[in-house]
Amino acid sequence: MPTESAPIANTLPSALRRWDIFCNVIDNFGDIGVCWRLARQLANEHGASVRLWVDDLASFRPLCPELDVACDAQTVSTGQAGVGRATQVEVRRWTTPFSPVSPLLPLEPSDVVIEAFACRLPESYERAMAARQPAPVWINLDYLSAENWVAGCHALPSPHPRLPLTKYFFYPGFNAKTGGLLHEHGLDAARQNFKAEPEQQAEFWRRLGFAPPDPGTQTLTVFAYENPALPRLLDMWAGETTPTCLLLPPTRTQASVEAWLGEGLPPGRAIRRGALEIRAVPFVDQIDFDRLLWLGSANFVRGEDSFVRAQWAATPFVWHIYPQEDGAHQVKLEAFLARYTEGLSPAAARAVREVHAAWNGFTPPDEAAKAWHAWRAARPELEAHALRWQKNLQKQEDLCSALVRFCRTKL
Ligand code: TRH
Repeated sequence: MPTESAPIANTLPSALRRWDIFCNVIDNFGDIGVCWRLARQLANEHGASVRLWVDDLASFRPLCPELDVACDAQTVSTGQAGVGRATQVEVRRWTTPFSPVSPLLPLEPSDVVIEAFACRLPESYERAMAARQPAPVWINLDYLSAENWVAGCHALPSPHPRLPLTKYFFYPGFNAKTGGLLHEHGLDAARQNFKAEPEQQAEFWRRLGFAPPDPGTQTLTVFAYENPALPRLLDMWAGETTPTCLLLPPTRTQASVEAWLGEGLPPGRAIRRGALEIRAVPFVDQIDFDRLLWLGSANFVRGEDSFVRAQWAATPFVWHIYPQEDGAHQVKLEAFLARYTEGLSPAAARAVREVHAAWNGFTPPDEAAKAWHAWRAARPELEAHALRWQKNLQKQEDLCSALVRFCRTKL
Protein backbone atom coordinates (compact mmCIF):
# COMPACT_ATOMS: atom_id res chain seq x y z
CA MET A 1 0.00 0.00 0.00
CA PRO A 2 1.58 3.34 -0.95
CA THR A 3 2.11 5.91 1.78
CA GLU A 4 3.03 9.57 1.70
CA SER A 5 6.69 8.76 2.24
CA ALA A 6 6.87 5.87 -0.23
CA PRO A 7 9.57 6.40 -2.85
CA ILE A 8 8.31 7.10 -6.32
CA ALA A 9 8.80 4.10 -8.58
CA ASN A 10 9.45 6.04 -11.78
CA THR A 11 10.25 2.75 -13.45
CA LEU A 12 7.67 1.89 -16.01
CA PRO A 13 8.66 -1.12 -18.08
CA SER A 14 9.72 -0.03 -21.56
CA ALA A 15 6.54 -1.60 -22.97
CA LEU A 16 4.47 0.89 -20.95
CA ARG A 17 6.50 4.08 -21.33
CA ARG A 18 4.42 5.89 -23.90
CA TRP A 19 0.83 6.93 -23.22
CA ASP A 20 -1.84 8.58 -25.35
CA ILE A 21 -4.74 10.23 -23.51
CA PHE A 22 -7.75 11.34 -25.56
CA CYS A 23 -9.96 14.05 -24.08
CA ASN A 24 -13.19 15.32 -25.56
CA VAL A 25 -14.22 18.44 -23.64
CA ILE A 26 -17.97 18.15 -23.21
CA ASP A 27 -18.36 21.27 -21.10
CA ASN A 28 -16.77 23.13 -18.20
CA PHE A 29 -13.37 22.00 -16.91
CA GLY A 30 -13.91 18.53 -15.48
CA ASP A 31 -13.07 16.38 -18.50
CA ILE A 32 -9.83 18.17 -19.21
CA GLY A 33 -9.22 18.70 -15.48
CA VAL A 34 -9.12 14.94 -14.86
CA CYS A 35 -7.08 14.20 -18.02
CA TRP A 36 -4.53 16.92 -17.29
CA ARG A 37 -4.13 15.78 -13.69
CA LEU A 38 -3.63 12.17 -14.78
CA ALA A 39 -1.18 13.18 -17.52
CA ARG A 40 0.86 15.22 -15.05
CA GLN A 41 1.03 12.46 -12.50
CA LEU A 42 1.94 9.81 -15.05
CA ALA A 43 4.79 11.98 -16.26
CA ASN A 44 5.96 13.34 -12.89
CA GLU A 45 5.73 10.21 -10.79
CA HIS A 46 5.99 7.33 -13.23
CA GLY A 47 8.32 8.79 -15.85
CA ALA A 48 5.75 8.21 -18.61
CA SER A 49 6.02 9.99 -21.91
CA VAL A 50 2.50 11.35 -22.34
CA ARG A 51 0.75 12.70 -25.40
CA LEU A 52 -2.52 14.42 -24.46
CA TRP A 53 -5.03 14.83 -27.31
CA VAL A 54 -7.57 17.58 -26.61
CA ASP A 55 -10.35 18.75 -28.91
CA ASP A 56 -10.83 22.11 -27.19
CA LEU A 57 -7.59 23.84 -26.28
CA ALA A 58 -9.40 27.04 -25.25
CA SER A 59 -11.10 25.21 -22.38
CA PHE A 60 -7.76 23.70 -21.38
CA ARG A 61 -5.91 27.02 -21.26
CA PRO A 62 -7.22 28.31 -17.89
CA LEU A 63 -5.81 25.15 -16.31
CA CYS A 64 -2.54 25.43 -18.20
CA PRO A 65 -1.78 29.10 -18.87
CA GLU A 66 1.38 28.37 -20.91
CA LEU A 67 -0.68 26.53 -23.55
CA ASP A 68 -0.72 28.13 -27.00
CA VAL A 69 -4.25 27.57 -28.28
CA ALA A 70 -3.13 28.24 -31.86
CA CYS A 71 -0.58 25.45 -31.79
CA ASP A 72 -1.46 21.91 -32.95
CA ALA A 73 1.48 20.17 -31.25
CA GLN A 74 3.44 21.52 -28.29
CA THR A 75 5.07 20.50 -25.04
CA VAL A 76 3.97 22.08 -21.77
CA SER A 77 5.45 21.76 -18.32
CA THR A 78 3.59 19.72 -15.75
CA GLY A 79 4.50 21.75 -12.67
CA GLN A 80 5.42 20.04 -9.47
CA ALA A 81 2.62 18.72 -7.32
CA GLY A 82 3.48 16.54 -4.33
CA VAL A 83 6.92 15.01 -4.50
CA GLY A 84 6.98 14.12 -8.21
CA ARG A 85 9.53 15.73 -10.54
CA ALA A 86 8.14 18.46 -12.76
CA THR A 87 8.54 17.46 -16.37
CA GLN A 88 6.71 17.86 -19.67
CA VAL A 89 3.66 16.55 -21.46
CA GLU A 90 3.06 16.76 -25.18
CA VAL A 91 -0.28 18.34 -26.06
CA ARG A 92 -1.85 17.67 -29.46
CA ARG A 93 -4.96 19.21 -30.92
CA TRP A 94 -7.52 16.48 -31.57
CA THR A 95 -9.16 17.45 -34.83
CA THR A 96 -12.15 15.96 -36.64
CA PRO A 97 -11.43 14.45 -39.09
CA PHE A 98 -8.39 13.15 -37.27
CA SER A 99 -5.23 14.50 -38.84
CA PRO A 100 -2.41 13.90 -36.35
CA VAL A 101 0.42 15.40 -38.38
CA SER A 102 -0.07 14.79 -42.04
CA PRO A 103 -2.15 12.18 -43.85
CA LEU A 104 1.10 10.92 -45.40
CA LEU A 105 2.75 10.29 -42.06
CA PRO A 106 0.91 7.55 -40.16
CA LEU A 107 0.68 7.95 -36.43
CA GLU A 108 2.08 5.23 -34.21
CA PRO A 109 -0.28 4.65 -31.25
CA SER A 110 1.41 4.59 -27.85
CA ASP A 111 1.87 1.62 -25.49
CA VAL A 112 -1.20 2.60 -23.47
CA VAL A 113 -4.20 4.42 -24.86
CA ILE A 114 -6.64 6.15 -22.51
CA GLU A 115 -10.01 7.04 -23.87
CA ALA A 116 -11.37 9.43 -21.28
CA PHE A 117 -15.05 9.19 -20.42
CA ALA A 118 -15.96 6.98 -23.41
CA CYS A 119 -14.98 9.73 -25.83
CA ARG A 120 -14.76 7.38 -28.91
CA LEU A 121 -11.37 7.27 -30.54
CA PRO A 122 -10.95 8.21 -34.21
CA GLU A 123 -11.55 5.18 -36.45
CA SER A 124 -8.23 5.59 -38.22
CA TYR A 125 -6.48 5.58 -34.85
CA GLU A 126 -8.33 2.41 -33.78
CA ARG A 127 -7.18 0.72 -37.02
CA ALA A 128 -3.61 1.81 -36.28
CA MET A 129 -3.95 0.33 -32.77
CA ALA A 130 -5.09 -2.98 -34.25
CA ALA A 131 -2.17 -3.00 -36.68
CA ARG A 132 0.39 -2.38 -33.95
CA GLN A 133 2.38 -5.31 -32.53
CA PRO A 134 1.70 -5.68 -29.69
CA ALA A 135 -1.63 -3.84 -29.61
CA PRO A 136 -1.71 -1.03 -27.02
CA VAL A 137 -3.32 -1.54 -23.63
CA TRP A 138 -6.62 0.25 -24.20
CA ILE A 139 -8.47 1.79 -21.27
CA ASN A 140 -11.73 3.66 -20.99
CA LEU A 141 -11.34 5.86 -17.93
CA ASP A 142 -14.87 6.46 -16.71
CA TYR A 143 -16.58 9.00 -14.48
CA LEU A 144 -16.43 8.78 -10.71
CA SER A 145 -19.41 7.38 -8.89
CA ALA A 146 -19.91 5.98 -5.40
CA GLU A 147 -22.67 3.65 -6.60
CA ASN A 148 -22.32 -0.02 -5.72
CA TRP A 149 -22.40 -1.30 -9.32
CA VAL A 150 -19.03 0.38 -9.99
CA ALA A 151 -17.06 -2.33 -8.18
CA GLY A 152 -18.67 -5.00 -10.40
CA CYS A 153 -17.84 -3.19 -13.63
CA HIS A 154 -14.34 -2.00 -12.83
CA ALA A 155 -11.64 -3.61 -15.00
CA LEU A 156 -14.13 -5.50 -17.21
CA PRO A 157 -12.97 -6.16 -20.77
CA SER A 158 -14.97 -5.12 -23.83
CA PRO A 159 -13.86 -6.69 -27.12
CA HIS A 160 -13.97 -4.43 -30.17
CA PRO A 161 -16.88 -5.43 -32.45
CA ARG A 162 -14.66 -5.75 -35.55
CA LEU A 163 -10.98 -5.30 -34.75
CA PRO A 164 -8.68 -7.57 -32.70
CA LEU A 165 -8.65 -5.14 -29.76
CA THR A 166 -9.91 -5.23 -26.18
CA LYS A 167 -10.84 -2.17 -24.20
CA TYR A 168 -10.90 -2.26 -20.39
CA PHE A 169 -13.22 -0.18 -18.26
CA PHE A 170 -11.43 1.61 -15.48
CA TYR A 171 -13.68 3.16 -12.84
CA PRO A 172 -12.51 5.60 -10.21
CA GLY A 173 -14.11 4.96 -6.85
CA PHE A 174 -14.09 4.91 -3.11
CA ASN A 175 -12.95 1.40 -2.26
CA ALA A 176 -10.31 -1.17 -3.16
CA LYS A 177 -12.59 -2.90 -5.69
CA THR A 178 -12.48 0.23 -7.87
CA GLY A 179 -9.69 2.19 -9.54
CA GLY A 180 -9.40 4.63 -6.60
CA LEU A 181 -9.00 8.39 -6.79
CA LEU A 182 -6.37 10.64 -8.34
CA HIS A 183 -3.98 11.62 -5.58
CA GLU A 184 -0.40 12.76 -6.00
CA HIS A 185 2.29 11.38 -3.69
CA GLY A 186 3.25 14.01 -1.14
CA LEU A 187 0.01 15.94 -1.55
CA ASP A 188 -0.91 15.66 2.10
CA ALA A 189 2.56 16.64 3.26
CA ALA A 190 2.28 19.76 1.07
CA ARG A 191 -1.15 20.50 2.55
CA GLN A 192 0.03 20.12 6.13
CA ASN A 193 3.02 22.28 5.42
CA PHE A 194 0.84 25.00 3.94
CA LYS A 195 -1.58 24.88 6.86
CA ALA A 196 1.29 25.09 9.37
CA GLU A 197 3.06 28.03 7.74
CA PRO A 198 1.28 31.41 7.82
CA GLU A 199 4.00 32.89 5.54
CA GLN A 200 3.11 30.40 2.79
CA GLN A 201 -0.53 31.33 3.18
CA ALA A 202 0.22 35.06 3.17
CA GLU A 203 2.29 34.64 0.02
CA PHE A 204 -0.57 32.79 -1.65
CA TRP A 205 -3.07 35.46 -0.56
CA ARG A 206 -0.75 38.03 -2.17
CA ARG A 207 -0.70 36.06 -5.40
CA LEU A 208 -4.50 35.95 -5.34
CA GLY A 209 -4.41 39.73 -4.98
CA PHE A 210 -5.68 40.05 -1.40
CA ALA A 211 -4.47 40.40 2.17
CA PRO A 212 -5.28 37.54 4.55
CA PRO A 213 -8.68 38.12 6.18
CA ASP A 214 -8.88 39.31 9.78
CA PRO A 215 -8.54 36.65 12.49
CA GLY A 216 -11.90 35.16 13.42
CA THR A 217 -13.20 35.35 9.85
CA GLN A 218 -14.59 32.16 8.31
CA THR A 219 -13.14 31.69 4.83
CA LEU A 220 -15.33 29.84 2.33
CA THR A 221 -14.71 28.99 -1.30
CA VAL A 222 -17.59 28.63 -3.75
CA PHE A 223 -17.08 26.79 -7.06
CA ALA A 224 -20.54 25.78 -8.26
CA TYR A 225 -23.02 25.77 -11.13
CA GLU A 226 -25.91 28.25 -11.30
CA ASN A 227 -27.55 27.81 -7.94
CA PRO A 228 -30.81 29.35 -6.65
CA ALA A 229 -29.80 28.56 -3.06
CA LEU A 230 -26.71 30.79 -3.27
CA PRO A 231 -28.46 34.20 -2.92
CA ARG A 232 -30.26 32.86 0.18
CA LEU A 233 -26.94 31.91 1.74
CA LEU A 234 -25.40 35.25 0.77
CA ASP A 235 -28.28 37.00 2.59
CA MET A 236 -27.65 34.84 5.61
CA TRP A 237 -23.85 35.30 5.74
CA ALA A 238 -24.26 39.06 5.24
CA GLY A 239 -26.66 39.25 8.20
CA GLU A 240 -24.55 37.26 10.67
CA THR A 241 -22.24 38.56 13.36
CA THR A 242 -19.36 36.23 12.42
CA PRO A 243 -17.47 37.74 9.46
CA THR A 244 -17.29 35.61 6.31
CA CYS A 245 -14.75 35.95 3.51
CA LEU A 246 -16.09 34.19 0.43
CA LEU A 247 -13.63 33.36 -2.34
CA LEU A 248 -15.31 33.18 -5.71
CA PRO A 249 -13.48 32.00 -8.85
CA PRO A 250 -14.84 33.30 -12.16
CA THR A 251 -17.44 30.65 -13.01
CA ARG A 252 -21.11 30.03 -13.64
CA THR A 253 -22.23 31.57 -10.33
CA GLN A 254 -20.80 34.95 -11.35
CA ALA A 255 -24.02 36.40 -12.82
CA SER A 256 -26.19 35.53 -9.83
CA VAL A 257 -23.64 36.92 -7.36
CA GLU A 258 -23.37 40.14 -9.38
CA ALA A 259 -27.19 40.35 -9.47
CA TRP A 260 -27.27 39.89 -5.70
CA LEU A 261 -24.62 42.59 -5.23
CA GLY A 262 -26.19 44.90 -7.79
CA GLU A 263 -22.78 45.54 -9.35
CA GLY A 264 -20.00 43.86 -11.30
CA LEU A 265 -17.38 41.71 -9.60
CA PRO A 266 -14.33 41.31 -11.88
CA PRO A 267 -11.37 39.19 -10.67
CA GLY A 268 -9.31 41.05 -8.09
CA ARG A 269 -12.24 43.02 -6.70
CA ALA A 270 -13.73 42.60 -3.21
CA ILE A 271 -17.17 43.82 -2.20
CA ARG A 272 -18.59 43.84 1.32
CA ARG A 273 -22.21 43.53 2.35
CA GLY A 274 -22.73 43.43 6.11
CA ALA A 275 -20.58 40.67 7.61
CA LEU A 276 -19.88 39.15 4.19
CA GLU A 277 -16.97 40.09 1.98
CA ILE A 278 -16.96 38.49 -1.47
CA ARG A 279 -13.54 38.32 -3.11
CA ALA A 280 -13.39 37.55 -6.81
CA VAL A 281 -10.26 35.42 -7.15
CA PRO A 282 -8.63 34.67 -10.50
CA PHE A 283 -8.84 31.24 -12.10
CA VAL A 284 -5.66 29.52 -10.92
CA ASP A 285 -3.80 26.42 -12.09
CA GLN A 286 -4.54 23.06 -10.48
CA ILE A 287 -1.68 23.23 -8.01
CA ASP A 288 -2.91 26.60 -6.75
CA PHE A 289 -6.50 25.38 -6.80
CA ASP A 290 -5.54 22.97 -4.00
CA ARG A 291 -4.07 25.88 -2.06
CA LEU A 292 -7.31 27.79 -2.55
CA LEU A 293 -9.22 24.90 -1.01
CA TRP A 294 -6.69 24.69 1.83
CA LEU A 295 -7.56 28.30 2.70
CA GLY A 296 -11.23 27.42 3.06
CA SER A 297 -12.64 26.33 6.38
CA ALA A 298 -15.40 24.86 4.20
CA ASN A 299 -15.46 24.47 0.43
CA PHE A 300 -18.34 24.38 -2.00
CA VAL A 301 -17.16 22.29 -4.95
CA ARG A 302 -18.73 20.69 -7.99
CA GLY A 303 -18.42 18.15 -10.81
CA GLU A 304 -15.76 15.52 -10.27
CA ASP A 305 -12.21 16.75 -9.87
CA SER A 306 -12.81 19.67 -7.48
CA PHE A 307 -15.12 17.37 -5.49
CA VAL A 308 -12.21 14.95 -5.02
CA ARG A 309 -9.75 17.73 -4.21
CA ALA A 310 -12.09 19.01 -1.47
CA GLN A 311 -11.90 15.57 0.10
CA TRP A 312 -8.09 15.65 0.03
CA ALA A 313 -8.28 19.11 1.65
CA ALA A 314 -9.64 17.31 4.73
CA THR A 315 -12.14 20.05 5.58
CA PRO A 316 -15.93 19.95 5.38
CA PHE A 317 -17.33 20.53 1.91
CA VAL A 318 -20.61 20.77 0.06
CA TRP A 319 -20.83 19.14 -3.35
CA HIS A 320 -22.80 20.57 -6.25
CA ILE A 321 -23.15 17.47 -8.38
CA TYR A 322 -23.15 17.84 -12.18
CA PRO A 323 -26.87 17.93 -13.05
CA GLN A 324 -28.07 15.30 -15.51
CA GLU A 325 -31.35 15.59 -17.37
CA ASP A 326 -32.60 12.14 -16.42
CA GLY A 327 -32.08 12.86 -12.73
CA ALA A 328 -29.30 10.25 -12.47
CA HIS A 329 -27.31 12.75 -10.43
CA GLN A 330 -29.72 12.41 -7.51
CA VAL A 331 -28.96 8.68 -7.28
CA LYS A 332 -25.23 9.40 -7.53
CA LEU A 333 -25.41 12.01 -4.81
CA GLU A 334 -27.37 9.63 -2.56
CA ALA A 335 -24.78 6.89 -3.13
CA PHE A 336 -21.97 9.21 -2.11
CA LEU A 337 -23.79 10.60 0.93
CA ALA A 338 -24.63 7.09 2.10
CA ARG A 339 -20.89 6.36 2.23
CA TYR A 340 -19.82 9.75 3.48
CA THR A 341 -22.26 10.01 6.37
CA GLU A 342 -21.35 6.59 7.75
CA GLY A 343 -20.06 6.98 11.30
CA LEU A 344 -21.58 10.44 11.82
CA SER A 345 -24.09 11.11 14.59
CA PRO A 346 -27.71 11.14 13.31
CA ALA A 347 -27.88 14.95 13.70
CA ALA A 348 -24.65 15.56 11.76
CA ALA A 349 -25.62 13.04 9.05
CA ARG A 350 -28.99 14.76 8.69
CA ALA A 351 -27.29 18.16 8.47
CA VAL A 352 -24.99 16.93 5.68
CA ARG A 353 -27.94 15.47 3.77
CA GLU A 354 -30.08 18.57 4.17
CA VAL A 355 -27.39 21.00 3.13
CA HIS A 356 -26.71 18.88 0.03
CA ALA A 357 -30.42 18.62 -0.77
CA ALA A 358 -30.80 22.41 -0.60
CA TRP A 359 -27.57 23.15 -2.48
CA ASN A 360 -28.49 20.73 -5.27
CA GLY A 361 -32.06 21.97 -5.66
CA PHE A 362 -33.76 18.87 -4.26
CA THR A 363 -35.48 21.05 -1.65
CA PRO A 364 -36.70 24.64 -2.18
CA PRO A 365 -33.99 27.35 -2.05
CA ASP A 366 -35.64 28.77 1.08
CA GLU A 367 -34.49 25.67 2.96
CA ALA A 368 -30.85 26.58 2.39
CA ALA A 369 -30.34 28.91 5.37
CA LYS A 370 -32.03 26.50 7.79
CA ALA A 371 -29.95 23.62 6.44
CA TRP A 372 -26.76 25.69 6.79
CA HIS A 373 -27.57 26.52 10.44
CA ALA A 374 -27.92 22.83 11.28
CA TRP A 375 -24.75 22.07 9.31
CA ARG A 376 -22.84 24.76 11.17
CA ALA A 377 -24.06 23.45 14.51
CA ALA A 378 -22.53 20.08 13.58
CA ARG A 379 -19.30 21.67 12.34
CA PRO A 380 -16.83 20.41 14.99
CA GLU A 381 -17.99 16.87 14.31
CA LEU A 382 -17.90 17.46 10.55
CA GLU A 383 -14.34 18.77 10.75
CA ALA A 384 -13.11 15.70 12.61
CA HIS A 385 -15.04 13.53 10.17
CA ALA A 386 -13.53 15.22 7.09
CA LEU A 387 -10.05 14.47 8.40
CA ARG A 388 -10.93 10.86 9.21
CA TRP A 389 -12.50 10.40 5.79
CA GLN A 390 -9.42 11.82 4.08
CA LYS A 391 -7.08 9.57 6.07
CA ASN A 392 -9.13 6.50 5.17
CA LEU A 393 -9.19 7.41 1.49
CA GLN A 394 -5.45 7.82 1.56
CA LYS A 395 -5.08 4.16 2.53
CA GLN A 396 -6.45 3.29 -0.89
CA GLU A 397 -4.04 2.97 -3.80
CA ASP A 398 -4.16 6.15 -5.91
CA LEU A 399 -5.79 5.93 -9.32
CA CYS A 400 -2.66 6.60 -11.33
CA SER A 401 -0.65 3.86 -9.58
CA ALA A 402 -3.61 1.47 -9.85
CA LEU A 403 -3.82 2.19 -13.55
CA VAL A 404 -0.12 1.52 -14.07
CA ARG A 405 -0.37 -1.70 -12.06
CA PHE A 406 -3.41 -2.79 -14.09
CA CYS A 407 -1.62 -2.10 -17.38
CA ARG A 408 1.35 -4.23 -16.26
CA THR A 409 -1.00 -7.20 -15.94
CA LYS A 410 -1.97 -6.77 -19.59
CA LEU A 411 1.55 -7.03 -21.00
O1 TRH B 1 -15.85 22.10 -14.31
P1 TRH B 1 -16.65 20.98 -13.76
O2 TRH B 1 -18.06 21.24 -13.56
O3 TRH B 1 -16.48 19.78 -14.70
C1 TRH B 1 -17.29 18.70 -15.03
C2 TRH B 1 -17.73 18.81 -16.44
O4 TRH B 1 -18.94 19.53 -16.45
C3 TRH B 1 -17.93 17.46 -17.01
O5 TRH B 1 -18.54 17.47 -18.26
C4 TRH B 1 -18.68 16.61 -16.05
O6 TRH B 1 -18.80 15.39 -16.57
C5 TRH B 1 -17.94 16.56 -14.75
O7 TRH B 1 -17.82 17.86 -14.21
C6 TRH B 1 -18.57 15.66 -13.73
O8 TRH B 1 -16.04 20.51 -12.35
P2 TRH B 1 -14.72 19.72 -11.92
O9 TRH B 1 -14.81 18.28 -12.29
O10 TRH B 1 -14.53 20.01 -10.52
O11 TRH B 1 -13.56 20.36 -12.76
C7 TRH B 1 -13.02 21.62 -12.51
C8 TRH B 1 -11.55 21.61 -12.76
O12 TRH B 1 -11.06 22.94 -12.78
C9 TRH B 1 -10.77 20.88 -11.68
O13 TRH B 1 -9.68 20.17 -12.27
C10 TRH B 1 -10.21 22.01 -10.83
C11 TRH B 1 -9.97 23.05 -11.87
N1 TRH B 1 -9.87 24.45 -11.41
C12 TRH B 1 -8.62 25.02 -11.38
O14 TRH B 1 -7.61 24.36 -11.68
N2 TRH B 1 -8.51 26.32 -11.02
C13 TRH B 1 -9.58 27.07 -10.66
O15 TRH B 1 -9.41 28.27 -10.34
C14 TRH B 1 -10.86 26.46 -10.68
C15 TRH B 1 -12.07 27.25 -10.27
C16 TRH B 1 -10.97 25.14 -11.06
